Amino acid sequence: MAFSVPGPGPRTRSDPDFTETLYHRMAITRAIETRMERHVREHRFAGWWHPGEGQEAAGIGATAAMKHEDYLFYQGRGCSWAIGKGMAPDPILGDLLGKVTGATRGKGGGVPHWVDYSIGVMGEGATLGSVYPLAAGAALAAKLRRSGQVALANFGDGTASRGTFHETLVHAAAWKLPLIYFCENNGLLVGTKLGAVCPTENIADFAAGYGIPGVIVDGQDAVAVHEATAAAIARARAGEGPTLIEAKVFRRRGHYAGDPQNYRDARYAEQYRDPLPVLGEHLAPEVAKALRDAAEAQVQTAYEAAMAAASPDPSVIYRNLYHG
Ligand SMILES: Cc1ncc(C[n+]2csc(CCOP(=O)(O)OP(=O)(O)O)c2C)c(N)n1
Repeated sequence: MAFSVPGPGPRTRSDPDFTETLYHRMAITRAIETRMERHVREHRFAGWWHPGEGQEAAGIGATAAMKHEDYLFYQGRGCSWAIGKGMAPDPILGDLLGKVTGATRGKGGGVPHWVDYSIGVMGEGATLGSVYPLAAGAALAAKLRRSGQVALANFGDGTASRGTFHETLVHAAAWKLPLIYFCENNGLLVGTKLGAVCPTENIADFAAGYGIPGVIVDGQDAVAVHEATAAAIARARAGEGPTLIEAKVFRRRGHYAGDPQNYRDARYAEQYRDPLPVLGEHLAPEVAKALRDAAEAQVQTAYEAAMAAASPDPSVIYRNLYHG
């Protein structure tokens, strides 16, 4: 089952349909997080799971402002971006567990390479920094075709140091491409603190050098993220060019499942605000609970189906590869 996308916003906190939709999507994302965390503990796991627990509001809030036909290039912590854009848990879990029911028919194998072109999920930038030129290319195509689509490049704070960030943005800004740069700043790149490698505390500060807006938003608040993204998308669709959004988020778990996290600073944990109750306080408690229960049941069914599905035949390993 795919989800319908309510966008384009802005919608408000007082709109119950909207807050319930966002909450339900966050609850599905959280249920996949919890399920994967258990799976890695209980089974031999052939892949690498990069948990997104705690960061659900960023991807869910932002994608709710996008249309299906808008292009999404994501980095791959957790699965909120794919869920928010309309992917169902089944192809996500199928891919994570390396089964033929996965979005890449099991070739992703743990690392999230979910793709669904029919809803604008263009894939992960696992080689960090690859999302920028790919998203700008999609934005340039949309501009030349006058299609009204936008492209969004999602990345982490560590990936703002890649050369492609800057090389792409200088031209995208000059050409006023319908492009959104969306940074999830969790302050950590693997075990290194951002301050050790970056001169500015805010990634949004880079925007000034390219003459575009740099917007900082509370990344634990899905509605605030949605509002900031909807404004950036409206600007892009109006031909006014890119916006750099920086969502201040919190990485609740390790860089990867099993990370011993020796680098953790106790004060970091004190700052955590769980994005589910942040939004949930705008819902009746019984409604929030019913949405969480429904999400958990749906994810459990998808997990069991993925566990029961076949692994791909080794003969397909070279299929869908491009070479010169
Ligand atoms: C070009 C490249 N260099 C290094 C890596 C290994 N790597 C994977 S995730 C990561 C840290 C990324 O940090 P950030 O962009 O802040 O994202 P976060 O992990 O916090 O979500 C690194 C160094 C990679 N995948 N690609």
